[in-house]
Amino acid sequence: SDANAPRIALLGVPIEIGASQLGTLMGPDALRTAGIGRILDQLGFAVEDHGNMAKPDLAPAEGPPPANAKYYDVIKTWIRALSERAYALAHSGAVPIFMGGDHSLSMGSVNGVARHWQEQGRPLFVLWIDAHADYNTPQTTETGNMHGMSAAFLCGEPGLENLLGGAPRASIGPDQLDLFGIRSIDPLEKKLVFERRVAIADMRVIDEFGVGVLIRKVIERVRARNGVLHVSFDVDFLDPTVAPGVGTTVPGGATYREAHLIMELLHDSGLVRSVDVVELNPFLDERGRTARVAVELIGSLFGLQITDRRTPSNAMLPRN
Ligand code: B3U
Ligand code: MN
Ligand code: MN
Repeated sequence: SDANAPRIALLGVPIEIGASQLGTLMGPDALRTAGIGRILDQLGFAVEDHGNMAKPDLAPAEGPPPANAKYYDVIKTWIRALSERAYALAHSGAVPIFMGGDHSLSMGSVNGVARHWQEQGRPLFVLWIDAHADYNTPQTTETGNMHGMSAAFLCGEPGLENLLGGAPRASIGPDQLDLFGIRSIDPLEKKLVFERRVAIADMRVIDEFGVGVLIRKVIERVRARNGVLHVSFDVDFLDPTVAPGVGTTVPGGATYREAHLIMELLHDSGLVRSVDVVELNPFLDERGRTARVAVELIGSLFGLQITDRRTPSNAMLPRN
């Protein structure tokens, strides 16, 4: 690819301790084996692989950790380091892809990129593609697993306010978050999501209206406020028959075709500036199937097309 090609920065973030099942630390390498770098290279991007973050030295405990937040001190250490890396990568002009790792990593990746876009005067919108809402706080969680708290943390919900220590914290309003694909939500978590009026496309809404209509609504909202978009893609959004390699499978997930259409529409929008791919657990996968699907979907998100024809659907979108 040529020197002026848009840059994509891959960064592996092997966190596993935020999830209930171990094994997501192998996610970044499985994505590489499945060809994440090659597919982006073939699409004409200048791909930089920044390797996997090393497990940071544990930051000193700062008093007792909050109750109901398992491995708080380990995760806090990761998040602080990752937030700095994410900020620097976004600031360098690259499109970062954060390869997880469990979904707790988004507390750092999104915080870092949001800080960069805040400096540019552009609000960051976050599309949370997931079977779960991840909108628990230490007060609402039933498990204490921190991968179920990342969206709530980013929106400034109470309970984890010292997680970043002195490091700068971006402000993302609940009106900048779209939960998409949800089919598992805890009772108190549901109450909080409704109180905050977070936009939520659950599986019933997806069945009723289809992903095409709903993703266009997400895109229009970002565009109306001159924002940019971060896609936080939890592979458990997909139906377990498509993506068995995740720790918390929930039946009734998105089909292969729905997922590709989402990614194609997001690509056409021209608004995506950063991505997380999280919760892939190679230890639970079947012959690399889930890793391969995740890589194909990243291909669609970055412009892989079946034909190069403008479809009725993408012809309706303004071109960036
Ligand atoms: N809501 C539950 C379950 C969960 C959230 N994210 C995943 N599972 N992957 C919790 O633990 O907060
Ligand atoms: Mn998640
Ligand atoms: Mn999930």
